Amino acid sequence: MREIIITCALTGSIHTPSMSPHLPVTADEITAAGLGAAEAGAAILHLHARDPETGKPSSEPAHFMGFLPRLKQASDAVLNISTGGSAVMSLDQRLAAPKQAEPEMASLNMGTMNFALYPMAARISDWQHDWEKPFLEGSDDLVFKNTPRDIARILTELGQDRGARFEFECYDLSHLYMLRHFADRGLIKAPFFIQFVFGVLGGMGPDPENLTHMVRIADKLFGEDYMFSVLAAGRHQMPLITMSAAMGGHVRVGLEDSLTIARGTLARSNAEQVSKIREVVEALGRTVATPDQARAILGLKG
Ligand code: KMH
Ligand code: ZN
Repeated sequence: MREIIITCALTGSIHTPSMSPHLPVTADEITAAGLGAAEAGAAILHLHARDPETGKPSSEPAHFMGFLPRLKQASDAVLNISTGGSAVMSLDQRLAAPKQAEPEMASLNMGTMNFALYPMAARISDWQHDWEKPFLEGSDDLVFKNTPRDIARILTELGQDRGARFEFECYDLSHLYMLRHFADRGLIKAPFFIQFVFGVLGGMGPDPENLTHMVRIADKLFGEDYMFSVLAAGRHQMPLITMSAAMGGHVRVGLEDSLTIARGTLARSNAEQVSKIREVVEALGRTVATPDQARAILGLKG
């Protein structure tokens, strides 16, 4: 496919304000980050909320409502609300905002797994907020729970009942087989937008061979019925998403996945990462999809 969809994940729930002054946390900051990323070429904005006072990841619908209507009104980007939230939230908490906001798109994590964040935090000693250090220290023993019943519930409550389509987050080969299982049960309809996730401790490592193998198995399981995108954590972000673009896949950037723009240099904004990958993919001969092209490619309700 010539068109390439750039997703930008603005803030996530892993990085903390101490790690970068550029991480958006308030509704104003998240709105500005989203508009900047969309202006730079992101067709999809992947969204988490934060408590504006502390920057702590939040599942409160009111925190999402601080930026969702403004993003909707001031851009035509596809709004994609995370159902992953953070690994310390219950499924009810993770579903509260997307059920209320009824977005065109939502993320869906395709398996229960370890999700260790602590190695990233070990370097920081000056914490801005009391919650940051214990949050990250506890995170070396977290279970990110996404059982088949959890997945079925998200598919039913957001997909069947509210018309959302999904960014299927696959951190491992097993997640592709889980996706096939739900396709066979008739709970999801093609085309499937599969996000291969690299470099989370608990999921597959950021080795190029893993990407070629994921594509090989996805081809076998889904044939023409799927497209893939890649996200990679930390310094693996740009190399692996460039590989995806070269292989005909789509890409995800954003400060949720990496705080840097080059080794040792913090990205000043989400838009900076979008602009960087835009240049790369255009040099590879791909055309950056507009939000409406992305809607057509993904079969969104619009
Ligand atoms: N934080 C990423 C590794 C979600 O929000 O559903 C995966 C993610 C999960 O984006
Ligand atoms: Zn996310």
